[in-house]
This record gives sequence, structure tokens and C-alpha cells, in this order.
Amino acid sequence: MALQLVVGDKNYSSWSLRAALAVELSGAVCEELRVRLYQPDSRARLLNHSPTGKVPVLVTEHGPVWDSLAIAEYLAERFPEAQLWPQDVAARALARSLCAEMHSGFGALRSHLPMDLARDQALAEVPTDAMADIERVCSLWADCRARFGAEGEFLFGRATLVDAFYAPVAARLRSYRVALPLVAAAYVETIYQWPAFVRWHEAALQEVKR
Ligand SMILES: N[C@@H](CCC(=O)N[C@@H](CS)C(=O)NCC(=O)O)C(=O)O
Repeated sequence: MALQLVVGDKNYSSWSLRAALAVELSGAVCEELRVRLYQPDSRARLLNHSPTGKVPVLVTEHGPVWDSLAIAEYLAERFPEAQLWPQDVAARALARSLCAEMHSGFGALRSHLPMDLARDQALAEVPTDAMADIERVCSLWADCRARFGAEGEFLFGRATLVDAFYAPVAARLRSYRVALPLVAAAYVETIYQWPAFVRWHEAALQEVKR
């Protein structure tokens, strides 16, 4: 059975973007099904696929896998040759910590600067708590790049699940025109050059034009 990834609006659904990038990294053959969010029938349509009524959900021969972190782990286990996590134990421990922190944290950044890929405008003022999140993200990125990034432009050199998890943050920093330290600015550019992200981004812009 082929995999199917159910996603939301590409311009706004940051969790869907994370899962879609993870699928791309895995090299899996996977059909994409888009469900428009925040429509009167969205919840009913989502519940046809996802027990939580949320996206992303990966429909597999083993049943639905919901929540971006579970999808990432399922793909890493099922496609080991794709090496979705870094191979080095210390790097992998840090990578998992970063994904978990993204998944459960950065609430101020997420609520004050929601993902809107089509946006290109600064906020009048970035609230202090969101700024603290941004500083934390920049310091995590600098740490990964310095310790494990020598073999490429991504956080752990080559692209891994961590980049899938932080790509929507990079997108927020660019679309809200946040001034960044050099390492973070270079990493945002890396994400914007990543073919898998570029494809999603272009589709998002098409979606909001309609
Ligand atoms: N923790 C979940 C979050 C999923 C989530 O909040 N998805 C949003 C879209 S980005 C959603 O489905 N919203 C629709 C709704 O709540 O009705 C994950 O990591 O996948």
C-alpha cells in the first residue's frame, strides 16, 4: 500500500510542511491529499483520515500515523537507508532534542508570528517573549552548525528531520523580516534553496492567489 500524507493549507499549515519535508527526505512514494482548513466542513473531512481531526496524518498500511513527531519517527524507522536522523550518537541526541523542543515549545513565536509563506512584512514590534524564542532558536542553530554542520549547509551538514522541523521557523523569520545573526541568516537562505521547501513554497503562493 502506497503512503498518503494528508496536509492542510500549504501557506499556513506549518505542521503539515514539517511532515511533507520528512516524507521528501525519506524518498518514500507518497500521495498527498490536501484538506482546506478552517472551512465549515474541514473538521468532518479531517476526521475521515485523522483520529485527532488535525493534519498532518500519514495513512499507512499500519494504520494512520498522526502528529508530525510520530510521522517523523515512523519514516525514520521504515526508511533507515534515508538516514533521517544524524548517524553520530551525540548529534542524534541533540537532533532529537531540537525536534522535541520545537514540537512542544516556542509558543510565543508560533502565536505572534504564525506561518504565512506569502507574507513579506515585518511586525510593528516583535513581542519580548517571541524575541526570546527567536534568540533561543538562533543559538540552537549556531550550536548545531558549529558542532555538526561541517559537511553541508544544513544544521547537521546534510538535511535531516531537524531541518524539516525548523524550516517553518526559517520561513517565519524571513516572511516577518526578522533581523538575524549571520549564521541564522545563512541557514534561512539554505532552507529557501532546499528544493523540497521551494516546491512547497511555490505551491503555497499559488494556493493563496486563488
Ligand atoms: N502536534 C500536532 C499539531 C497539528 C496541528 O495543530 N495541525 C493544525 C494545522 S497546522 C490543524 O490540523 N488544525 C486544524 C484544527 O485544529 O481544526 C503535530 O505535530 O502534527
